[in-house]
Amino acid sequence: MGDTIFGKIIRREVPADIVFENDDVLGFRDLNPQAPVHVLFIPKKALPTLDDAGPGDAELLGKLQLAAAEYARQEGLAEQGYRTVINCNEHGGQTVFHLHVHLLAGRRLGWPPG
Ligand code: DGP
Repeated sequence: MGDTIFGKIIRREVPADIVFENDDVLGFRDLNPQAPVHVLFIPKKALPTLDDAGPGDAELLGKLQLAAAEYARQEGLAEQGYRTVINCNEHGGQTVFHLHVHLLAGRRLGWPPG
């Protein structure tokens, strides 16, 4: 497990508002929400960035996206819609180096991002 704040959340060493969990993925509310619904989906297996993912991680990456979709459906967000985002490294705006998918929903989201 990588030593990031998200690793500590997985190990329940720091509190988080956990809203989703299965064998591979944990989902919890972002501390600094950018939309009425802003949940982070992280693999329990630590992987720093999308750039560190290889062919062996294909299934895990799919599971992360499917977790976000399952949660959105379950919360009644899917019909109006939502966005999933993975930030990678500096220009992508990544600040926590444990791969995560942002789920943003609950308002119309602008495009392109700033
Ligand atoms: P990114 O910029 O893509 O690396 O997103 C990291 C997100 O993680 C950012 O939106 C804020 C959130 N975050 C950082 N520290 C914590 C924390 O301790 N708890 C929670 N719930 N979210 C955090």
